[in-house]
Amino acid sequence: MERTLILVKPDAMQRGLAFEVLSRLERRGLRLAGLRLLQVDEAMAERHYGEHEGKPFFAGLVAYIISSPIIAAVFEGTNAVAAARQTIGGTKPTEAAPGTIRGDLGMEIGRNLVHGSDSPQSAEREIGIFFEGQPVLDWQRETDRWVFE
Ligand code: DAT
Ligand code: MG
Repeated sequence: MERTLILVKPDAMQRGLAFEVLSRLERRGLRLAGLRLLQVDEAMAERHYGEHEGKPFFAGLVAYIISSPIIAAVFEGTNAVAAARQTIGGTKPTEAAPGTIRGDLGMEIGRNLVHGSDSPQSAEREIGIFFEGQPVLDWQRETDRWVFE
């Protein structure tokens, strides 16, 4: 099944919203397959956000993501990438739809609470960064047939 890499970013950790974020994704129907609490270092941040290197906000983005421990999670499901991004909402919280994580809980683009992979290929690359040598489980839930057709 398709996988996506989710990060609970430092602002959500500091604000006590880590499980609010994870819970919304879990309640959507996505199946948790990997979970890690970790401190990102600069090298890991630059690897993850490599596509934004050279942009004016890059230094601030790296400083932000290393500013506090984060949670990395792998969620699975049919169209997991699109489902997670829909639940997360648009990049800019003030333009994200109400009912989304960013639309309900965020104010600024540089404090947008959560990351979700933008494609299955990005997800595989990002899972490699955040779960290198760490378990990602292959399992089924008794309820999966009530969520996935
Ligand atoms: P998303 O996180 O919605 O996938 P993205 O991949 O385009 O968005 O950018 C990664 C992060 O970088 C985003 O969550 C917040 C930050 N960012 C993107 N564009 C920005 C901008 N114009 N100014 C400041 N930060 C920005
Ligand atoms: Mg992105």
